[in-house]
Amino acid sequence: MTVTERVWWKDGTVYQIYPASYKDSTGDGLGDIPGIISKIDYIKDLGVDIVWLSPMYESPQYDMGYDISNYEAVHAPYGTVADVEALISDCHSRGIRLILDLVINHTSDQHAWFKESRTSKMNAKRDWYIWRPARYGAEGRRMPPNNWRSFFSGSAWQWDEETQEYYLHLFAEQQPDLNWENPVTRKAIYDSAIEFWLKKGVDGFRVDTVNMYSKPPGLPDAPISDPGVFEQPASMLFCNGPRMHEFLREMNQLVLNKYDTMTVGELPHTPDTAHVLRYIGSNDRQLDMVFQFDIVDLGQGKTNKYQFEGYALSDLKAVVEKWQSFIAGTDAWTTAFCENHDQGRSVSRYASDLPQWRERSAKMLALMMCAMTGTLFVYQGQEIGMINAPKDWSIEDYKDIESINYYNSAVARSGNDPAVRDHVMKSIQILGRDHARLPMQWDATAYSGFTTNKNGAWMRTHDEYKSINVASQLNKSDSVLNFWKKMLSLRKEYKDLFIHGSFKGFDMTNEKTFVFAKAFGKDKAIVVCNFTAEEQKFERPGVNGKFELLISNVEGVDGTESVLKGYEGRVYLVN
Ligand code: ISL
Repeated sequence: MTVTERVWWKDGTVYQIYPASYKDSTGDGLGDIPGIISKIDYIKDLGVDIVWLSPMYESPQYDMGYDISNYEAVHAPYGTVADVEALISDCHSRGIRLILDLVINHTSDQHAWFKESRTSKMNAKRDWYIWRPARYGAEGRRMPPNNWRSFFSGSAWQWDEETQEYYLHLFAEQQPDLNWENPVTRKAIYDSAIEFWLKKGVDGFRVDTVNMYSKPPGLPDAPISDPGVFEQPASMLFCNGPRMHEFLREMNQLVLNKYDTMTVGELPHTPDTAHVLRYIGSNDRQLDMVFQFDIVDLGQGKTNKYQFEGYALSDLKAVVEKWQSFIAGTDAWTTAFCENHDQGRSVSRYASDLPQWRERSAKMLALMMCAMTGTLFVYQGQEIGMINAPKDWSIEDYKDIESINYYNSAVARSGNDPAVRDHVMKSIQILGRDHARLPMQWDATAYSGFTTNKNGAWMRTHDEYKSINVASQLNKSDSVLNFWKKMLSLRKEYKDLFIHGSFKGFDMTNEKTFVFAKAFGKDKAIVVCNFTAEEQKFERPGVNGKFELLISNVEGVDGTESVLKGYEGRVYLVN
C-alpha cells in the first residue's frame, strides 16, 4: 500500500454500539441484536459507514462481555448467531460495514478451554493459560508468583485450590490470560475467534488490549510505585512484550489477509510514537490503526486511575497534536476519538455539561473531532450529546467491576476515610466507565424509550433523558444530532483536508482556546474552539489567504467576529 492509498477504512466513520445499552426489543431491560437492527436506518441516516459492535458473545458478563465463554455463540439475552448474521446483511445492504470486538488476550473462566485447563496439571490444555507455582515468603506464607496488580484491583494472580497453582489474569479473576506462547493455542484462537466470524462476512475487528499477549520472560516483579501495598502497577512489563509484533504478523498471514478487513487495536500504555509506528506500518501488516490512549487518559491518577488529578487545556492540545502528526511522512494511519465504552462522556470531561452550555459544547467537540486526521470513531449517544451520570448518584448506581472494585479497595485501604471516599467518588463521576454504558436515550417516554420493561433497564437511566434524546433532536434543525450529521457530511465533502490532511497547532500554551490548521496540497482549513464559558478574543493565526467561514456551532455568526462566544467553534477554509 502506498502512503496516499485510499481505502474504505480510512475514509469511513465508525459508530460504536454497546449492545447492552443500545435498544431492548424484548422488554427484558437489556439491549439486544434485534434492537440494533431496528435502528439501522437511524444509523445509516447519521452518515456513518462502519459499525463496531462491542462484545455480543456468550459470556457470564463479569466484565460486560469482555469475558467470553464461547467465541462462536452469542450471549442468549442479546440474541443468536442468526441475529448477528441478519445484522451483517442488514448493514451490508445499506452499504455499512460491520466490525466485531476481538477479545483474545483472555477468555472467561467459563470457556471450555479454561475449564479443561484447570482440571489438572497434566491436561493437554493446561499450557493454554498461564499457570505458575506459588512463591513462599517469610514464615512459609504463600504468595503469588509476582507482584503484578490486576486492572480491576488486587493481585493479577488467582490461586487454584484444586491443582495448587496460580493462574494469571490481568483483568478480573474470571478473565484468565491465554498463553500466546503456545502455537496450538494461537491457531485455536485464530479459528474460533477470528475466522468463524470472517466466514460469516464481518469486515474486521476492534482488537481488545492488543499489546498484552506477549508476556515478559520470567514474569519479573514490577518496581514499587505504590508503596504500602503488595500489588503494583505492571503495565510497563506486560504491555508490548518481546513477541508482540511476531504474533500480530502471524495473525495477518494466517487469517486476516485472506479477507478484505480492517483492524484497529487498543494500544494502552504506549507513549512512544516510534513504538506505535512499529505496529501500524502498512508494509509490515500488523494492525491497520490503533487507539492510543493519551486523550482519554488525561487527568487520570498516575498509580491509580480513580485518583483524578485534573489536566490543563494545553495538555489536551499537546496530545492531540502529537497523535495527529505522528504519521506524517510515513505509510501509517491514525484514529480520532474521544469517547468509547470505557470513558466518561466527552461533553462532561472536556467541555461543559451544565444545562446552558452542554449543547454548544457537544457541537464544538463534534466540529473539532470531524476536522481531525485519521479514521473517526463516534460512540453511541455522542451524536446527541449525552453527558455523565448526575453527581448525586451513589456508588450503588454504578455497575462496572473496575469502579466498584477500586472504590471498595481504596476505601478499605484508607480505613474508611471520608476524604478518600469523596475523592474516589469524584473521580468516578468524571472517569467512570459506566457513564458511557447508560441506556441510549431514544425519546422522552419511560426509561428513555430504551426498554418497555416496567422495572426499567439493567442500568439506571439518566435523569436528563427528557431533555437529551434522539426524538427531540431529529426534527430540530439546530440540534446536536443535526449538527453531527452536518459535520460528518462536511468531513466527507472535504475529505482531503479533514481525513487526510496534515495537522498543525497554534498558540499551544493558550489555556482557553484551541486553534489548529489542516492542510492538504494547496487547500487549508483553520479550526478554532473556545474551551471556556467566557468570551475569548480570536486572533487569526498567521496563515496567508482569505478566511471563509465553513461552519460555526453558534447561530448567526458570519466568521468576521473577533470574539468567540463561550464554547464556540468555527471552521474556516483559507483560500
Ligand atoms: O489501563 C487500563 C484500565 O484502567 C486500560 O488501558 C485497559 O487496558 C483498557 O481499558 C482495556 O480495555 C478493554 O479490555 C478490558 C475491558 O474491560 C474493556 O472494556 C476493554 O475496552 C478487558 O477486556
